Amino acid sequence: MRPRRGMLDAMDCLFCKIVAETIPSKKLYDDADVYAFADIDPKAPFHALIVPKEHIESLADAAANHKSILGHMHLTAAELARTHGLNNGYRVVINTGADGGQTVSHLHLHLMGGRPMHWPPG
Ligand code: D5M
Repeated sequence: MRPRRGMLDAMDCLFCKIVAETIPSKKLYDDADVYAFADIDPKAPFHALIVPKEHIESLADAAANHKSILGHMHLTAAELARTHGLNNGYRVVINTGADGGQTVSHLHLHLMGGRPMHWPPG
């Protein structure tokens, strides 16, 4: 049996490989549904990526059945911010699609803190 398109995407996905720990990362959080790790190219003193273990390409590909995981990702961000002492505030960002600046096609939430953020972003 040939793998379905979605399975092919997941097999070729950098963040799926990080979740499966076949590519190393600095793990910050892990449970049944969500994985968080340090961004390899940090844009702030603290910069984590929070991803669903399920391969969802982007926020634009999320559906009604993803409500729970989307909430879980945000609550994980808030918990990581607490445990890493981001008491003065932080920023969460989901880059989506080409114009949104998304470079890795697996939904991920950026959590950045440890410095004042600027607005608007570039
Ligand atoms: O963000 C994609 C982010 O993924 C970007 O900030 C770099 C990060 N990245 C890329 N490869 C790795 C590895 N191997 N480990 C950790 N972080 C990584 P985007 O919103 O798609 O531009």
